[in-house]
Amino acid sequence: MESSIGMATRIRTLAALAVFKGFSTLPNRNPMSDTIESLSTENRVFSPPSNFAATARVQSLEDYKKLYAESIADPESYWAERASELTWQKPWETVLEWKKPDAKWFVGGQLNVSENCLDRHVAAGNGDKVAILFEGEPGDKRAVTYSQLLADTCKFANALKARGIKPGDRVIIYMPMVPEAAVAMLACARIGAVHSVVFGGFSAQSISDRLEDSEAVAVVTADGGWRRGKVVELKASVDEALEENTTVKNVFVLKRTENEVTMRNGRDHWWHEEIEGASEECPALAFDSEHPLFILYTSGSTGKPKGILHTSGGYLTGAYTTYRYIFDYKDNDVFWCTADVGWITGHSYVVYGPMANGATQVFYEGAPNQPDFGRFWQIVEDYKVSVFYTAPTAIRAFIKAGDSFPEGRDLSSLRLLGSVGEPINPEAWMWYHTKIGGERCPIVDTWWQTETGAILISPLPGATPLKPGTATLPFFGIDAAIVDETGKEVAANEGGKLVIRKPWPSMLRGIYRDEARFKETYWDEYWDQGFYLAGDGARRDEDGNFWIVGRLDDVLNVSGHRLGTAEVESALVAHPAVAEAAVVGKPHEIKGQGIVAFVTLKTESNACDALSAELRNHVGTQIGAIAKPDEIRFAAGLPKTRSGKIMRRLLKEICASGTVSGDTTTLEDFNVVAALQQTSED
Ligand code: 7RM
Repeated sequence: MESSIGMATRIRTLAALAVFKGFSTLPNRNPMSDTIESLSTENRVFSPPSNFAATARVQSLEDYKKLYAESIADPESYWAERASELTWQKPWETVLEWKKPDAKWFVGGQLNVSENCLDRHVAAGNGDKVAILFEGEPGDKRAVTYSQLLADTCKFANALKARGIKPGDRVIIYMPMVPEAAVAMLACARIGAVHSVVFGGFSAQSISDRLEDSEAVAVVTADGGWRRGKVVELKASVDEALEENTTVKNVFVLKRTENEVTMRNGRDHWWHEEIEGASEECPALAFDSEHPLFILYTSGSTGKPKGILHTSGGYLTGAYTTYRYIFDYKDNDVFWCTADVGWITGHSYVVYGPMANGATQVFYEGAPNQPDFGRFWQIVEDYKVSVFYTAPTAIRAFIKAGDSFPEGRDLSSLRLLGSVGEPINPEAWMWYHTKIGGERCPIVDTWWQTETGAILISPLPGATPLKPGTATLPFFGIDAAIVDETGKEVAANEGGKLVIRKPWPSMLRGIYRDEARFKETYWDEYWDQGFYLAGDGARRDEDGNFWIVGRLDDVLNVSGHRLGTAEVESALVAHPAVAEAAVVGKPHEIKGQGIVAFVTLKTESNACDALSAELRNHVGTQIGAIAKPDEIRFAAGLPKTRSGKIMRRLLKEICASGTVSGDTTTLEDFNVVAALQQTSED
């Protein structure tokens, strides 16, 4: 019998030392210096529990392999079949028009995205099904059915129309995580306006940049939202952002907190007044499949934000299909994706994916540690959440906070867990599996990007054997590969660049108003082959699993060996004293680059030279001498983007010059960087 989740093989082999053959201490003399070397191996395997597989949409690895082979032999037919499960007002004529780097999907077809997320469930008799189980941070609760959500969306769509907002107009949405955030997005989709959601934690400057780049005509915001017991003054930030703006004519303001705000006559309107008397019906007009749906600004962890453009038919097909298969959607599921709607995860797996499927889901407004780190588990217990999707950064914070929080709660409703945003360190995976999943729930480690629109690499929970730390296998229709400089696929366990070799429906259609950057960032490197460059380094193991080893910008080059950041960090996190780690390269006379590891401890006061030596040796034995950090720097916190990704670029700057000069606007907490700069001066 295959091993079940509870009875996994727990053998962990150490470094594959073979890569050290011919290792030279002279810089850049390694003949393999163009590929990324991968040193760690993870041998624990968790097969889908048979009771999970028995009711799953895909029930075995054999089925996955067969369906995958078919989908890859003819991706257009595969995606056309999936798209035909949606409601189209006019059928398409051509499935795919591919003129690199521009793809058009379901050309000639027309649909309304909001109709697919709302009307069709009501029409199917599911109007009374709960769409959103809302919990505000202060504890207020509200359940919104699909009928109500449709009526609310129509009313707000009518309010937008009444203020002159037309198809193609850009609307900035800057809202707390309340149901009205989804209503605003769906209302834009309903009337063909293009939304651009700006995360509520971003500053006035960020809103202003995005307003300017998108030339938005309207803003939808609130008088505030609750975060860590305080009101986030969203409207005040919008006011500041609008000081020098000339394009925005209307601002819609939801009353959420009773916070005092200034309303400018003629420009600012209360949401509740605007929808008063508005009709609960708003025709779902048909828009072209390639009509723009949204722009989402992303900087990843480097540089100036780019406006990633997504369109309608293909994007919805991708979000709908991946949600259905990867989260193994069941009618009675209670899904909870903890992402804010300000991120792509909130677009695809809070709004469009679940809603296109008619799912019931939890919306939580506030912070994970309000009033304490037990809040998420209280919500899982109270709402009987069955499928839970979060990020490694949150998991590491929970581990640091201590096991008593989940241990005090009934988490037995959970059947499936998900992870997204960064490589999940095997140590964090094991904790998630044991403490949250009760050793019973498969974990889908989902790899994707703002640009990809939907998950591209992930286990199918009823089919794929899991190894902690790998996003496993490509989704149907996704031709993912790891290639070398020439575009040739590399051998098993050899590192290289992750590319997607064929177009897929939910792919980005461009960087808003910057075609040159679009071509240069994603296409130029493999132009002749027509491959999409994801910007991540990765390897595939002997079973074909994809292991993301880090962003290509972050790759270390030690004595000519190119090493990803993820494995060294995971080795550090595997040490019982360590909560989180980030490694970066620092100029080194002999080795070219030395490795500096920034480490946060579970107990800060344990920092000392002896522990530092112990951690260096620990990496040495886990991976190999080459990966041993030259220096360990203990830190109270690591710099992260607001979506929780570690910003290694800033750490690199701190190592090289002691200070940070580059763009820090996406940084979550500048104090973290200030503290690190301080320590490096000491
Ligand atoms: C969804 C999202 C994209 C980048 C991507 C990777 C990293 C995301 C995983 C992951 C390893 C994962 N969009 N990333 N998911 N790395 N395993 N499961 O995060 O545009 O904000 O970021 O995030 O580097 O390129 S994003």
